[in-house]
Amino acid sequence: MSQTVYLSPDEIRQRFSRAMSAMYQAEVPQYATLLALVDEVNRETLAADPALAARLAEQHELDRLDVERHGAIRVGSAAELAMLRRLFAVMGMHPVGYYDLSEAGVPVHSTAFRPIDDAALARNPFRIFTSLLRLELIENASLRRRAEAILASRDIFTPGVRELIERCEAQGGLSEEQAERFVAEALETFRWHRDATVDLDTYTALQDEHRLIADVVCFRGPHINHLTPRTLDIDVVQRRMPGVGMNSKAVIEGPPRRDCPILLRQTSFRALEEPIRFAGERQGTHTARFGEIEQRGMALTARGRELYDRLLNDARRRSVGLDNEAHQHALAEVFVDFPDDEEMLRREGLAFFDYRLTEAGEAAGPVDTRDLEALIARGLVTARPITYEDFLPVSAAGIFQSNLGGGQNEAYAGNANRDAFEAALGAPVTDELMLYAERETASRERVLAALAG
Ligand code: OOG
Ligand code: NI
Repeated sequence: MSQTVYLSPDEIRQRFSRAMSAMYQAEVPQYATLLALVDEVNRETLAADPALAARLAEQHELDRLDVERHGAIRVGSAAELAMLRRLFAVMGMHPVGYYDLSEAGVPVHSTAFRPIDDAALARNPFRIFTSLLRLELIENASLRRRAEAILASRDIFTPGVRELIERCEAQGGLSEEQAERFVAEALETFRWHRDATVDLDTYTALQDEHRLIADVVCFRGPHINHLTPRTLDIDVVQRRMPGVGMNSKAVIEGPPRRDCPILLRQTSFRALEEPIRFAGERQGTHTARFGEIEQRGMALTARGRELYDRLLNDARRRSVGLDNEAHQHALAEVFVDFPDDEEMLRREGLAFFDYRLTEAGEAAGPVDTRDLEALIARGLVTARPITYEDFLPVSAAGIFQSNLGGGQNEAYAGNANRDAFEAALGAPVTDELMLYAERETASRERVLAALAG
């Protein structure tokens, strides 16, 4: 009797992210231009910095530099979010982190579906930043009911993908043939539709309430609204975007450029205005889809994150209305208070590290200390920063805002409601800080156990 071999969730995620990238490049040609620009800058950066090239080669990063790191979608109901959780689980992507964006005037809360363990992240780190519309924040009761009714009448999943998700849950995986079908069927959920499901008047009414509401409610599905490759030099890409015809977002989000990069820096080209056919044969346009790039640094501890949030707030107060260059300058000035040296970051408990034995450490016999800094000083242990795999609410809000056009939206009084989000999701979200802490602790214990003899 032969046993069916199932594909690993990592392999399915790899195929899915590739298929999604191909679809998005075909749908949004400017995204293909962005990929070409990123590739050009990555090549130049590697050529100019052989040490960086060597380090990336050693970490097996070079051959996957061009794989997308994340994308984003927005959905309208608890049922949609809960089904997405099951869909992403097939690909080894699980909800990590809770982000409240209502404070920034965006009526959504979000999580990131992403791989969790090291091996899965190394194989393919693809994540989907997923936002749930908070209709309860719409004050106009009749408009809210109308939006709810429109959402209730759509199904964003194909019958085929529903069946394959159930199959996967029941049998514990998908065969080669089933996985191929799953990728094709799942992709349908994220496709762009030139035809709105509503007439232009309904669209306009929802748009007037908040542009994001129209985006979520008026279409057959949650079109992927951007994909995000990794750049090795975000400042250079930002500068060159206008030269290749891109309307770049005003500022790079996140921390300033540093010797020891922290968290996440992001920028994008602004969403394009695209033609839409509304019910009743009227033509109009809709603005939703853009392209983004990211550059990741080390994950910060709760303490490091507190310092980051405080400094970022200071800098933002100073840099209202500034262009990117001036904004980066203001950031850099304020962030002199954030240590920019690995040893200091470690000693002050500001960032997470992964500890490993050096060759000397492997060869050493039992040692007389459990003091990691002493072991590092003796050359028996090395510490490598753990990469930040998650998102930043202030940055995410900045990206939302830059694509919504118009002025700033006022904050909603609704504020964070993680319980409601988890109830809609049908599962708790994993705490991201806990994941980094666990990883650091496990690496420390492994090293100390090995050196205890
Ligand atoms: C998501 C915006 C946030 C990020 O990388 O922080 C985001 C959206 O516009 O739906 O993509
Ligand atoms: Ni993004």
